[in-house]
Amino acid sequence: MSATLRQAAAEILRKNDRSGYTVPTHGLYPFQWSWDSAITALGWLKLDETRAWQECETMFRGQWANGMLPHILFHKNAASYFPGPDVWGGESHPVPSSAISQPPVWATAVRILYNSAADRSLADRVLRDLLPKLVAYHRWWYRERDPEGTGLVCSYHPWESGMDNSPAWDQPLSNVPEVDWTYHRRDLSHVDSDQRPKKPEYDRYLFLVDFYKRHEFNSRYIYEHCPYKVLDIGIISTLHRASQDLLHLCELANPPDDVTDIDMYMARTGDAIGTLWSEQSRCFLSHDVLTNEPLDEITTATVLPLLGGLASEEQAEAMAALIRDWIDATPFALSSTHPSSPRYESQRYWRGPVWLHINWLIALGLERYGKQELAVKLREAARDCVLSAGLWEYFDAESGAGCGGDDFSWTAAIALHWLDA
Ligand code: 9WN
Repeated sequence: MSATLRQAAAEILRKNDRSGYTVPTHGLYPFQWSWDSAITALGWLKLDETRAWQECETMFRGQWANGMLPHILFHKNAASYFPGPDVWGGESHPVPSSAISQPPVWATAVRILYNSAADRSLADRVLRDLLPKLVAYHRWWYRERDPEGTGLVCSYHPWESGMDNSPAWDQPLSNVPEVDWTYHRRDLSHVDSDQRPKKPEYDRYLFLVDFYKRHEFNSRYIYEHCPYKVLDIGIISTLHRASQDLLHLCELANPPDDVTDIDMYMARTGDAIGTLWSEQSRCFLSHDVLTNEPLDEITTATVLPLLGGLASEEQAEAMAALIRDWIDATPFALSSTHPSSPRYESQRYWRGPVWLHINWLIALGLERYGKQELAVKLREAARDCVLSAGLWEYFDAESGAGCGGDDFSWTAAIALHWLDA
């Protein structure tokens, strides 16, 4: 990566820094988002180690008493985003927040920070403080989102997947009623509507937000009655990987208590994951809990079990073959939805565009299974996106043009952490 690009990435993080947390991009996303923040911390690590740790500390200040880590922390008011804290109803928490989480990549990021930190005493101090919070967060997922102990946690909102309008969610979302009140979307004043979700999706996203609030965030009630319940293979995989990273961190530092329950939860996931494998698609599919049907769409989430080491050697071979064909079918890195899907749209958000942090997670998974060459191929292809377009939120899968928000924090962080390797 050129010095100019490195410098541009560093400038983006500084520009998006709000003293203690980083916004994904100015205007479109004026708050702290959970998985953005974890990935952004890896970028900060290259510039300012103290600042990298601060990103984590600020995020965990917003953790709920039950262990949930919200997907958005509304540290300050900002009119440029909708829905804000009033709509979510999460104003009573230490930091006003949303009421759902996001792919739990935190322990994975913290392990990387901890291993690479030069200031060992700072790293030890922060890890001591973070460890019980991370353990509580993982327990929350297993306890609240898999109360029957099936081994597979479930998601209550497409926003929770971080892959909001993925075609995989079309069918389960179609069973959610639409809100009956009017609202004003702010995203469309920042980004072209061809690159964002459509109104029927937003109507249902907001119905769900309202549903949690109306039922006072009662987890038992929501588990039993939420009209959207999905076994999201992306969340299941990132959680499983992060639990391994968490247990590793617990071996290095004193864990808060006996963490063998995490081992037990992980063993259950290992036993159950085979039910999500699709021989025909050569990958794992998410499932709709309410209809008990697989969600038959090949998206970048469907190969993420590689990251968690959840695939057998044969399954990993099959996914590597799928990834090889996939990358040959698109000129840049892996498109969020496979181009053979009738629902694929090269520039509409999670229905086709290339997202660099997902390509990085998949590359980590490929490395884990010894597919080094393919991992390098993904990195080269991802680098081509930023070299041709700059540091955007996502990239048109066919033209490579930058889409969504410009000067984007996680893209800058991935450039510093991965592409600059
Ligand atoms: C809703 C911040 C977030 C990312 C998500 C991405 C998008 C929000 C939105 O932006 O979601 O959470 O309003 O579109 O889909 O992955 O964390 O960058």
